[in-house]
Amino acid sequence: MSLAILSAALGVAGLANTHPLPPSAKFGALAAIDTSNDGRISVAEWRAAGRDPAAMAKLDKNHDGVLEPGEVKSRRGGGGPRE
Ligand SMILES: [Ca+2]
Repeated sequence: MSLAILSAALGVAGLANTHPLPPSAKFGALAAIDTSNDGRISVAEWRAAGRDPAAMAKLDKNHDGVLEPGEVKSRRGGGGPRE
């Protein structure tokens, strides 16, 4: 009955593919601020979360008024521990 085993394996693989992380998950602790869940944090979202716009301006490296996951993560400064 190898067919049963094959279908079971496909079922597991299918499950793994049906749960991709949402774009906002890239923000880690800030994911809840990305209420539109598009992987970008706008000024409106930032303010809605009760955050200080000045703090966002510091994180907004390219000054386009939108925070992206790369900008948020780069604040750590180099040389952090790697796994
Ligand atoms: Ca930006």
